[in-house]
Amino acid sequence: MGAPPNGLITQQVIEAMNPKAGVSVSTAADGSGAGANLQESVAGLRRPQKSLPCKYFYDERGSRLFEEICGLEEYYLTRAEMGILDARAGEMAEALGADCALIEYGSSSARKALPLLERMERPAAFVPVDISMHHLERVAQEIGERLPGLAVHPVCADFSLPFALPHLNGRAARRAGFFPGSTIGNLTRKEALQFFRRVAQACGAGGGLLVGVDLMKDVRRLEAAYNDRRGATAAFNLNILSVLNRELGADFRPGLFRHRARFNPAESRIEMHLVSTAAHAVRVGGVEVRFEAGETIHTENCHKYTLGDFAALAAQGGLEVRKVWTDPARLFSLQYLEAAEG
Ligand code: AVI
Repeated sequence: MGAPPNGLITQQVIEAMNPKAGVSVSTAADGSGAGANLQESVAGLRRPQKSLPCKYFYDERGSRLFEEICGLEEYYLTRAEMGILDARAGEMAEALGADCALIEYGSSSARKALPLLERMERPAAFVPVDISMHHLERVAQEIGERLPGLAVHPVCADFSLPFALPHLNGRAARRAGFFPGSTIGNLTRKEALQFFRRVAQACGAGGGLLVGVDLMKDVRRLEAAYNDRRGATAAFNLNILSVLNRELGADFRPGLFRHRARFNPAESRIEMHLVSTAAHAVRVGGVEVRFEAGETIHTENCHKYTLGDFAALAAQGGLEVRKVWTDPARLFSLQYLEAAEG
């Protein structure tokens, strides 16, 4: 089994100089090596409802497919969020305040942080956190070119697990998390609460969180966004099987599965599944996993919130929604949260 092209599964425990971007990249020791990934995958495939963690979508091909999805007519999320950012980044920068260090969770490109950083008053530092070293190199380079004076401290880590933040210079008056793209929607409510706690810990007193939240809307529109005519989302979903084959020595035959994405109203989320079209068996790291025809692997949740539901979730996590920005059609929102008082 070769090393993954973008550090998806194995992570090195060192502080390394990134000569390309000319910045120091911290990498986290977090128990997410190949052994832990194999265990996690096998455990998911042995549950009555088989499942796989959606973070495995993002190898090199998966990341390319996701980029393609973001540009699709049906996938309104990226367009709507970029529209809000371009129009309202000045107000968001004001909410973040002067001398703020911005920590981006899951930073695969600089395009969302840039409009903010360009408008923030004396940004103290930018800390992009991503599981892919390749993404981090690109982000650090792009930010370095556009904002040469800004301190950039990339961290290569799986943000769904605890990781250490680098020491920031003493100039940061406060820290704020940035979590765009509706990735919060890929977390269950319980995981979202854990994430809020971790951000609160990382950002400390006076910290904040600017988060992109996809809003509940017509179910046909939601389902179309995850069942595009070109089949990019289907290819993205099926690609997870090739990742497991390559990284964990599994022998999935992707041709025996088909993509399914449907809205689950009880959970207010799109669920992505891979449906087995025949009874067959697969080996994953020496363990046999049997499939019935029609049985599914649950690969992703994409929660859709009303503004009220999200405010209630934030409150459960000790956070208060201070500002909300939406596009004119109210498809998507960016929300600024701070620790609730008292
Ligand atoms: C990354 N994440 C916010 C995307 C979403 O819409 O939940 C992932 C995705 N899955 C299928 N299409 C896009």
